[in-house]
Amino acid sequence: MSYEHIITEIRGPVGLIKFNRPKALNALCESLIKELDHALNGYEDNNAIGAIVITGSKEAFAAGADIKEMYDKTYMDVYLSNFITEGWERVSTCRKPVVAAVAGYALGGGCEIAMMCDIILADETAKFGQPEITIGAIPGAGGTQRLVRTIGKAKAMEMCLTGRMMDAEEAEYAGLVSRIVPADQLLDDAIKTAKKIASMSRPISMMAKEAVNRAYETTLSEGLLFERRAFHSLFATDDQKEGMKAFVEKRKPKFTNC
Ligand code: DAK
Repeated sequence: MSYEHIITEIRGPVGLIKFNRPKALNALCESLIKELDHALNGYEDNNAIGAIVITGSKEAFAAGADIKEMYDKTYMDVYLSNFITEGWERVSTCRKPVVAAVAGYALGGGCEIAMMCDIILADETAKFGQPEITIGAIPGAGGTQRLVRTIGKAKAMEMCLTGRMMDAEEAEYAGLVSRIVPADQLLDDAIKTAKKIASMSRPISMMAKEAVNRAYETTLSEGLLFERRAFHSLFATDDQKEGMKAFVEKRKPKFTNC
């Protein structure tokens, strides 16, 4: 499949996806989401890829779903076709770790896709927001749910009710962003982070991701049990043997993803 709205590139063990609709501030039209879905499936199936980076441009990670594509749809149009549902949650179902590198606007669906990623790195220009209320809508791809779980009700409610954007500093302080990095280093830093993740044992990093994500889905006791069982199960892997043996022998581990 050739892509019109995204650019993909493989950098060693990292699969990169760059949103590429500069004239529309990377508004997430239906065909862009289909391309994103396709690229993610390819990276998930590719054994040489250990982590994924999603980014946009200097101006925008993504300014939301494409308003021009949806403004005149009727209730029956969107309900019967389950409008903009297919593909939208794909980032959140990736088993490989995904890093978002955010510069400029991450609004509406853009903010929601960033939140579906496992780590968000931002530069000083990043602005996060759920401005749907200003166009007579509410977030539809998890904004009301993931924001509350990530930054708490107070800030999430203000953002969803007023459309106020958070700058990078506030987003980092609130826990939405892992780190702020200088603009000219954003992508390099995201790739470096993804490479670091990819250098770990693949099955173990997938288990770590699964266990952390479990914290959002279940009670503490169930989450702790899940973590414990995952921890026990990693003793069945060669990489646990190699990792711990390498520590004891004071050398770097050579993981084989087994
Ligand atoms: N859609 C379509 N076009 C957009 C766009 C968008 N979201 N954002 C920007 N553009 C286009 C503008 O129309 C303009 O195009 P031309 O007029 O030049 O053809 C171009 O990008 C540059 O934008 P501006 O001229 O407006 O640039 P400014 O610097 O003045 O302003 C801005 C930048 C980001 C503040 C402004 O463009 C803006 O407010 N954009 C809209 C932000 C927004 O409201 N986003 C939320 C959209 S609703 C769901 C999944 C997802 C969703 C819902 C359901 N399901 C799974 C059910 C998501 C919904 C949304 O995201």
